[in-house]
Amino acid sequence: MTATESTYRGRARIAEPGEGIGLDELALATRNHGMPLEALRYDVTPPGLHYVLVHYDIPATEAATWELEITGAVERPLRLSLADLTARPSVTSRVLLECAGNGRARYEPRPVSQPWLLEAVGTAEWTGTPLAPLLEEAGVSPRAVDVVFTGADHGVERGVEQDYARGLPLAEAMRPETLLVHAMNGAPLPPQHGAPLRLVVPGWYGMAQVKWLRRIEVLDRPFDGFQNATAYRLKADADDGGVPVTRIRPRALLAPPGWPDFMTRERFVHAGPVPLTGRAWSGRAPLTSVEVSTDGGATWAAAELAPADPAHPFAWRAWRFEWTARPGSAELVVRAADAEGGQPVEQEWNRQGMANNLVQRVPVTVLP
Ligand SMILES: Nc1nc2c(c(=O)[nH]1)N[C@H]1C(S)=C(S)[C@@H](COP(=O)(O)O)O[C@H]1N2
Ligand SMILES: [Mo]
Repeated sequence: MTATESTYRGRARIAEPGEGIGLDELALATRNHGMPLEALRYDVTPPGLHYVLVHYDIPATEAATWELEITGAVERPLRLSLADLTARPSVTSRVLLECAGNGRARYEPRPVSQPWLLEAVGTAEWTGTPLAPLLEEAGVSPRAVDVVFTGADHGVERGVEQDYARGLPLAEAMRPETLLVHAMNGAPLPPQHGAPLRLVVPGWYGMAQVKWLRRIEVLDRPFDGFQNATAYRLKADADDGGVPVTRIRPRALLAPPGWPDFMTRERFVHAGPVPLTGRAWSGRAPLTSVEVSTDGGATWAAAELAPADPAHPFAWRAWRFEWTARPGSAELVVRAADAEGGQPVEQEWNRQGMANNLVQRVPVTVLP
């Protein structure tokens, strides 16, 4: 990384053809860890295995003195302590989170940013209080359009100094599933996941799930802050205004079968029956199918998809496929579809490497 890049301004950078992952990307990758894909075996991702993404630094926060402000286009601005919030009606909900940048590292050419392969996912049990009744108590203006959620973390991004802040359409903020969360998997939120308070908007990509939440501002106009207007947009090129990144597209992932090679991560299995398992999800519409190919995508067969759990509509769903492996090389491919469509088998490139739900391919060596 050069000095000019360390105070990087302007456009997101695209790697040159053939350019390897740089130390700047490695620095992000060691801070922001993924979920090892073998953890797809758990209904609820165990603590420490859930992926983490933090744009700046994990801020120093204190639960005892924490205050959440609800302000802007409301009749009665509110100030709430953590005790005020935890005394309110409480909901525990199993929700899948996925970073919008998941899959970015395999884009060609590669947008230079957090270089996720496919592991920026996790499903946790989030405990909190619904946001809508609080907004109703504050008295939202009939002219309200967006609700802005601001975290306690501060940094600079492409030359723009900012607190991490995301605007959400009022209708999404008012959904009964949208929660102000203080606990994860039955324990207080850990520092990296937003202690002591975060937002959870089920179905939306990770950028909407604002951590270290200390301010909620109702706006009577669309929010034009950096993370909405510049960062999280699907753009064909730098001059394209793009469209906002919102809900999670369908995806199926395979829990890696057999055993890996330490360096290459190549998989090995023995010939014979090999049960393939994994998880699938979509944040925009109910899943309709998961299919598996064991010949690189030439032929496909339906996997058995666990029924949706009415108690956990925003969790991932398990799938299973019985594979009879024959000696030689195989390429496993999985794809999910929802009512709006399926996963692409060819890359659909965008400039920031977001919402890339290209199918997963897993080469496997089958030993006799
Ligand atoms: N305040 C704040 N909230 C944030 C972020 C951040 O950098 N600061 N990162 C967002 C992004 S891009 C993602 S993918 C999710 C990750 O949540 P997790 O680390 O709990 O998995 O948090 C979101 N919330
Ligand atoms: Mo993200």
